[in-house]
Amino acid sequence: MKLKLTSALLIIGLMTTSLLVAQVVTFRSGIFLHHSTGGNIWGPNGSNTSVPEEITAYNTAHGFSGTDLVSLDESWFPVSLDNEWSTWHEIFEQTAPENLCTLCNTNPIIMIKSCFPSSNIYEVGQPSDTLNPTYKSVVNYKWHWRHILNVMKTHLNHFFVIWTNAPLVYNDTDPTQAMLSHQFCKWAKDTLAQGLDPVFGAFPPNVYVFDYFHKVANAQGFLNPLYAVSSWDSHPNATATQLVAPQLVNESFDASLDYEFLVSLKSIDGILYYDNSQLTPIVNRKVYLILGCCNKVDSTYTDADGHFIFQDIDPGNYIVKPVDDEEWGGVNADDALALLKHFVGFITLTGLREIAGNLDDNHFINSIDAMMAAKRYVGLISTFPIGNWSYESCPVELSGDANITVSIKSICNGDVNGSFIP
Ligand SMILES: [Ca+2]
Ligand SMILES: [Ca+2]
Repeated sequence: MKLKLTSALLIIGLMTTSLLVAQVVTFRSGIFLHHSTGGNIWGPNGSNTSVPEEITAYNTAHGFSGTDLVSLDESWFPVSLDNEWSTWHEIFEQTAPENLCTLCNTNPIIMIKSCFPSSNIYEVGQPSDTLNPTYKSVVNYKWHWRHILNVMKTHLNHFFVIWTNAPLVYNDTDPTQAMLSHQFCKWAKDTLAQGLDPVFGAFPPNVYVFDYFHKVANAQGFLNPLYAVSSWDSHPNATATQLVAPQLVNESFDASLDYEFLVSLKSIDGILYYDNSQLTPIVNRKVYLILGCCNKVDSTYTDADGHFIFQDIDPGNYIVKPVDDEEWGGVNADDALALLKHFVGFITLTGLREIAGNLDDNHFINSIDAMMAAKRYVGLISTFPIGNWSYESCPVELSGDANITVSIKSICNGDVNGSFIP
């Protein structure tokens, strides 16, 4: 308890400087790591657009300028390894000869993909496939992705975009492989990314699955000939670039900006305590978060230490206000006498104690308030016009740059000597 009281006192000291220094994190620039298939989609690839052109259009459409601009670089990566999912698994777990570390610091967004050899899937597979990680089965692919995502989700200072497989043209594969690739990619987008994979569980907010496969594949899981360089070449052509580049830019940056908004949301937390010499924490008290004058947007209860928290709050002007109809106590003849002494000028009640002394709620303290205190003490009355509890007013301006910590003093009305221990 002593520790908590100390922290409460510290918080009181911090009240006037409650804005904590915090870094504003943005997710507006990054790097696309690809090989040949990704390079074609980057463009122009004979089309009349490209990813850079679509980024310019995105910035214009959103009115972005200066530090708000989104951007993306691209790089052939891995430099000397293939970009199969088994390789990405090793890269993310840092067991491959190449790693991402040199790219991380300067790139909040990291976009990865595999090329069309990833669609050569031999079978659904079985759990023992993982003993041979390069074996291409749906089981192994899911295993690789879960491992990659497990690393991604621990790097919340990055936003990741991961493409589904690139499909193959009919002449490069067979119907079974094509359907297996379809099956895996559908799982990635519709099950895993929806948080519905029972093995992986909740999908991390800092990852977006870009379902390239289903943008350019036909119903049989082959690369639609419309989007292939030729019937024997599974590289995407100009029509594919024209189709995919704008979707890639829009989906990826929409998702990264959603994440940016999410991480920019801040919390308001604090401690509610009684205005007595022990600063007793007020336990299990309902606390409202009120937007503006009167819009109750959230409520919570204080814990055993008097602590409460409202998380993921939009920036705005709030009032934190506990309920005032809780159990009342602490008033006796001493308080009645103190009210009289204040009235005649022997003592001066200030702040919350002055507020709590004005029992008839008429803006000043006089003998009527003293009489009310005495009457309630002996049970002649059971309420005050002012209600049971008073709290320090607690307006909070949440700018979105930092979490805010407040402390709120409370008192039972009439307990002007602060004798109550709730
Ligand atoms: Ca009064
Ligand atoms: Ca008292």
